[in-house]
Amino acid sequence: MTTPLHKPTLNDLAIFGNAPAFRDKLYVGRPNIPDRDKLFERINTMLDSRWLSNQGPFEQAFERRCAEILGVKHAIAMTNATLGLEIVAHALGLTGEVIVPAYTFVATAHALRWIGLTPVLCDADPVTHNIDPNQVEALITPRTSAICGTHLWGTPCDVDALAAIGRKHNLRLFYDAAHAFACSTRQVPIGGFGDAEVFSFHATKFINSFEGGIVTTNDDGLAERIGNMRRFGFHGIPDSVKYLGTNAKMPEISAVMGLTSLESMPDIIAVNRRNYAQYEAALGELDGVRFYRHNAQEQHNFQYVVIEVNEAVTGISRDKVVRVLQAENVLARRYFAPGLHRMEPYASDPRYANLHLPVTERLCNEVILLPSGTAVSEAEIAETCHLITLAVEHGRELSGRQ
Ligand code: T4K
Repeated sequence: MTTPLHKPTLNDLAIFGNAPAFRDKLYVGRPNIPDRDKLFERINTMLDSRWLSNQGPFEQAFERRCAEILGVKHAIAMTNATLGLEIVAHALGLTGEVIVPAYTFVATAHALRWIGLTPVLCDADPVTHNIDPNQVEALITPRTSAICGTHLWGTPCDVDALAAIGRKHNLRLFYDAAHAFACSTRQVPIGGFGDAEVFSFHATKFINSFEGGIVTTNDDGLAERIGNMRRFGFHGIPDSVKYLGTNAKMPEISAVMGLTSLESMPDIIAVNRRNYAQYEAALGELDGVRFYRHNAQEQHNFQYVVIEVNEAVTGISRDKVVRVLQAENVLARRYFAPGLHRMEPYASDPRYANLHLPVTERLCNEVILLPSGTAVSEAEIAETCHLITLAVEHGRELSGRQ
């Protein structure tokens, strides 16, 4: 744990050449580490068993536990969520175009493009930051085969509206649920919506398996295809391959970490909830800053603390606020900037070059993610909020100094 040196005044800020207030760096995405004794005990069991990958006992136990928590029939472990998205698209037999949000992590679109599909970029809802269902229908063409929504920050997409559009146009529907483990909508856990959903257990996610992911579905046939495609297309009969496949198996060491992390889940959520409440109390009413609120009536992992800086009100841009924070060793992140249509390979592709997506562009200019999770202390959050408040209250002055 780091100890803040002092509570800086405006003139103390590192941006003016002073020493940073934080001795050590504060990161967004610091991994949550579960009970080490249990972890090492399981690693020893794994080593003793000499079963390190390919449907080992820990992988199977991890899948069963994820399916129980998410209330789904099938949970299929993967090397990571990006491969999970690729395999779902293959297993659904997608062709042509898939409608995805422009405001998301690049993996959502890259996974589709990587396998020869064309991501068609849709603008975002200004409140939830998720794909705006009102704009989806206008993007449907005869080449469209599916819609893929992202439940950003653990906030569910409008699953009913998207399902209605999917039914009306006979499209497949799946979700990038990378952020949304242990989140619900109308008290129904995310995991069972659409044809399939894909979760990430990357180190930076609230539950991690070092690297890892899981695909969930209630469709038996789809689950069988996805399960087989992640191991080269083998389908249970030795040496017999049924489909085109790849290698996306979750190694046992990841399943061990995942299982142990799941046991710590209530504690991690409690810490995240406390962090979120502390940030909300300090920043919730700050003029020119929108604090992104999670729905406390639903299950939520509270992993992401998100603010939007409105430069017209604060007189300081989001990027300058981030620079002030980073100079103080608070490594806040500008997720996700620029929008997908402004980054390669999409930006130089004529199909995207002239896209104007006003909500996405605003979010890409205004959103900051703040450090949270079990590695961040109460004092560090207080200091981070103090820095943001200083930057925003003295926005015009600070802007002139940079
Ligand atoms: N869909 C969505 C919506 C996603 O957000 C993601 C991943 C995916 C799909 C794909 O899931 P996976 O295929 O990864 O399972 C990071 C993560 O690499 C990425 O997994 C995540 N989203 C994305 C939002 O953030 P970067 O490029 O910012 O990662 P990185 O490695 O710079 O880590 C971010 C910060 O976390 C670092 O500044 C420091 C800290 N960190 C990171 C690692 C790995 C640690 O303190 N310790 C660590 O071990 O993309």
